[in-house]
Amino acid sequence: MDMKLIVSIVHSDDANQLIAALRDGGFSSTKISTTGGFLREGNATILVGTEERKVSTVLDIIRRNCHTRTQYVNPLPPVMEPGELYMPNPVEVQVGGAVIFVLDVERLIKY
Ligand code: 2BA
Repeated sequence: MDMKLIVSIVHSDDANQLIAALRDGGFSSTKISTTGGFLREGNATILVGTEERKVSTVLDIIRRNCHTRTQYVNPLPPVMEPGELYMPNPVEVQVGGAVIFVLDVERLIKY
């Protein structure tokens, strides 16, 4: 039986709802609290190990439970001369719903 590991990076606010929906669908999951390298804000990484034939069901559950959001980021200020005034101009960034990696699993062992 071919196994896959689905690594899904989602918004922290969607994580608990997603885990509940996965559980209702009969899927085990693990939530890791992570931080995005660009926004440097907390997000959540959800791991789901499952049979290859069930991957599309998991992707469907993730798609239905994770929502795209717009966030604003202040770019790094430029190097300033004394007395100069910097007015930050926030940049719009689309985040998520989910960034998903599907990996081959060589073996699943439970002791
Ligand atoms: P962050 O790294 O905090 O990125 C948040 C959002 O900022 C990204 O949303 C993207 O829209 C934007 N962004 C990221 N890097 C950028 C850059 N160099 N220039 C301009 N905009 C940039 P998503 O693409 O939906 O990613 C959401 C989160 O998923 C990321 O949070 C990161 O934690 C993870 N992620 C995304 N792509 C990844 C990858 N290839 N490898 C590992 N983690 C990834």
